[in-house]
Amino acid sequence: MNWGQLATDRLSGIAKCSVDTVGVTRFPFTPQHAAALDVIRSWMSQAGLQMHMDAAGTLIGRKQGPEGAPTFLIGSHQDSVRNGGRYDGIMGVVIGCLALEKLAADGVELPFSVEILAFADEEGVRFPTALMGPRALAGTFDPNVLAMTDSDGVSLRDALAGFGGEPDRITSLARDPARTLGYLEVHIEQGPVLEAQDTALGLVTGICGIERNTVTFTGDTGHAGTVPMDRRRDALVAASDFISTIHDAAKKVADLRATIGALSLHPNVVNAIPRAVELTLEIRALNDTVRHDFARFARSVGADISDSRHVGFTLERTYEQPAVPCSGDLIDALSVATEAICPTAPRLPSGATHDASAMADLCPISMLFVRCKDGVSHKPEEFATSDDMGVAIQSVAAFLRALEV
Ligand code: HGY
Ligand code: MN
Ligand code: MN
Repeated sequence: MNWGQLATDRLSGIAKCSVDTVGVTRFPFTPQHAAALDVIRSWMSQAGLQMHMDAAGTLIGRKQGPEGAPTFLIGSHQDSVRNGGRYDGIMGVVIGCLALEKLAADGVELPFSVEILAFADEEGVRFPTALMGPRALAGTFDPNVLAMTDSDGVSLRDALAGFGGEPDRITSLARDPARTLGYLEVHIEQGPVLEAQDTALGLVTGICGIERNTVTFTGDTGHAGTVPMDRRRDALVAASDFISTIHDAAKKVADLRATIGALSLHPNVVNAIPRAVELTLEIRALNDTVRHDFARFARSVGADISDSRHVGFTLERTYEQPAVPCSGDLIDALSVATEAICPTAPRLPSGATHDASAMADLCPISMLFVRCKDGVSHKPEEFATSDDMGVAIQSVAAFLRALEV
């Protein structure tokens, strides 16, 4: 069986569960999500899994092991960014299903149960929160996020309930750590390291911490033709000072990323001076202290610009995930499992965050990266080869066979 080609074919099929055809746009609790779950159910059925969707909208496929045996979890997210790639997230679901299919085809019975998890929302694009599924299993879910709304004013609570979830039962989903062996997430690398090292797989050592901040600059608007330049309090000029200062400072901090990914302007018309700007400042780092220090620096930069440009400035953190290490034991087990199939697999950190970030509060976590063409992700050109996914499937099957209860 060409397991890698099967992965490619399945990912091509599910990529059609998208709002449009420019890459993949599949947000949680939408018709595209529902269509994707139908496709994933067919994968899980092929692997002989018992299926159900939990109260948080996670589709779970279970391969029952011996009575009373603990469970090993494998999963990733079904959602995408807007016009994203066809591998980010969903690759981890299809490779988990195919690894179990391969073990069944090889007649292997594992001494523990395995669950494949297709989480609803990791990207946090539709709602200003994310990781509801893994946080529910880890017992760290904050019900207050259910009141958050999308750009149409639909609350997460209503979207989830309308999708068949049960918002008020999410907190009952917490798993028993003593009955959970660990978690593995297979994910396209989304970076250039494996391609540069000409190797198919990478063993992830840890996942960066992340925070998202809303920043505002408030000046005054006025007629673009009549207000003299020296009498303006132009919010966009202040914001541009902030953006370039932050970018240049971040380049000097190792293992830190600062990104201003979204910006809105008011009144945003060609012949009026910008009165207000709202932008997002996302900061990531493998070390949480480095990240917090940079956030403090950003606040001081904004305050200085507020003084020099005579505008108002606010910075409010709206989201945070701490940095998490992967389990040394699981990394070693993955290293042994990949040794025969991909002996050059390096150990490397993840600059992207993942469902595994939240699963770390439940159990030991591990991640397996798959080579990413040109290191690009979150865009339609995202690509992984069938061969590399085939190597990943074999590695996961070997990893599960060798895992001890
Ligand atoms: O933003 C991230 O790192 C992830 O792709 N959601
Ligand atoms: Mn992503
Ligand atoms: Mn992802």
